[in-house]
Amino acid sequence: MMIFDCAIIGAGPAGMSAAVLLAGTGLRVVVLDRGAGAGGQIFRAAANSPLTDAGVLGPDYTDGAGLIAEFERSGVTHMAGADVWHVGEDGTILFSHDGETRQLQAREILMCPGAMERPMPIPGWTLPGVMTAGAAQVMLKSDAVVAENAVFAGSGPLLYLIVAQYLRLGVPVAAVVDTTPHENYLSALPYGPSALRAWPMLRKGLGLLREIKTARVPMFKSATNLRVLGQGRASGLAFDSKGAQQIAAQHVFLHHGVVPQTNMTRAMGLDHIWNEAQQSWQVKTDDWGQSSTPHVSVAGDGAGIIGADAARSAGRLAAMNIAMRLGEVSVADRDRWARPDRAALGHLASFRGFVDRLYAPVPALSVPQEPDTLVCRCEEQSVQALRDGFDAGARDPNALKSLTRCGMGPCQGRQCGPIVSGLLAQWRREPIGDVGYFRLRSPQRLLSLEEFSRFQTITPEAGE
Ligand SMILES: Cc1cc2nc3c(=O)[nH]c(=O)nc-3n(C[C@H](O)[C@@H](O)[C@H](O)COP(=O)(O)OP(=O)(O)OC[C@H]3O[C@@H](n4cnc5c(N)ncnc54)[C@H](O)[C@@H]3O)c2cc1C
Repeated sequence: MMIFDCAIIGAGPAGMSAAVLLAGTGLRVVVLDRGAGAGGQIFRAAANSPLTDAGVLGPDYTDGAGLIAEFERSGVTHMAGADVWHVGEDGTILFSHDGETRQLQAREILMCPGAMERPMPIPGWTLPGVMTAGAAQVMLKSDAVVAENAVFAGSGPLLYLIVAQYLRLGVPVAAVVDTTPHENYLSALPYGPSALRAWPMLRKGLGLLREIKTARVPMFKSATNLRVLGQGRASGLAFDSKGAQQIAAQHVFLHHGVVPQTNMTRAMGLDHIWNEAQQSWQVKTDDWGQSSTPHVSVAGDGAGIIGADAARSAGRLAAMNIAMRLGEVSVADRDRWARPDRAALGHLASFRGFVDRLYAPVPALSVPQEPDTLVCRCEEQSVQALRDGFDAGARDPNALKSLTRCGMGPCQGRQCGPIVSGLLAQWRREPIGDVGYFRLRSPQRLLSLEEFSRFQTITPEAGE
């Protein structure tokens, strides 16, 4: 069977940049993404926005159309709507496409799965009317759908960006409830001077806050004790910020930063590490993105949160290394080509250190304390149910999963995984890094038997 030289999973900034570089070497490259078009999270629908004026989403968004066009012109095989659910050690990839199971094989695999929003399990977080701010942005970018008078709660640059995007569209926002604690400003302070070296990034962030202020959106700072109000559906948000507060709203959009997507890399059995500064798990790679399995590389936010600009550089660096491994370029050429991207990454890292401290997740918002708050939404397991399992002897994530079924539903632990590790760390009084995470296996999504029975192999000649 003819096989691809390299399969890239994910057509965001990291995957697209890697693909463009590899295409230039003449290698046979396939890019798989479950999305209907290339772009990833930041550039979602940037090439065919449903908005009359996509410019309101900002230049970072509209600039994405350039990279998408370059990617589409590059000649790589791009399979949109391809949802990957198994990656084998031997380079076999299985994915769902058009209601069928498809298979292909590649000598090298580059995973660029990106990030997902960190769960924010406050009381009432599973009520209808509550969703993540990122999900609200997906609806805006993909379908031009917005919700008027929503409360935005949480912290981090993405939260402020989405509020600003709403405001530029003229959509009224009920309030911004900022949970960034005072202490975070102090712990970020030492990183301020190095963040100043990346002044354009800092200016962008300050600009977003200014937009929110100028629009006179009520902004509550250092908010704690958040609870969604309502029976059966959200009717507002209660919290403490200079006293007890309540905001009435039909929609509550939560955001508590982003964490790498690790389900695929974990199901492959790649080594992972706990990133203390970012309070998240990430796959272990070298500085070319090469994982503990040499022919598998990981780049972009999926290998540790670095942001879109850095994801482009990381994707290119991984691609240079893959080209070297496949004999297309020498080690010396790889190292020479890498210099500009290495310099760019170093520059952006100084800013990242500042952002990581300033928007460090708040433990009380990551790990729920109220007994009846749901942890596993799919299997409807509450804090109390998990505590009962713990008291019955389930001391690690997998034992708790076997006993309570948490993490066994359609999302395969994507939502509850970080919360379960956090709860166990608290109950065991040990660092999360020692507690570990769910052991995951393929398939990483639910499959129908019908889909599984229809099978097609994709080769470089037959590739679409
Ligand atoms: C909801 C959300 C919204 C965001 N919006 C912004 C924003 O507006 N501005 C900003 O600066 N940053 C944003 N970010 C941060 C953002 O992720 C960027 O840092 C950047 O997009 C990272 O690039 P990437 O290539 O690593 O990953 P991504 O851009 O996330 O691309 C990953 C791609 O992999 C695909 N994928 C993942 N798993 C599979 C699978 N199993 N099978 C097939 N395809 C798969 C996804 O469909 C996606 O297209 C957002 C993050 C999230 C979670």
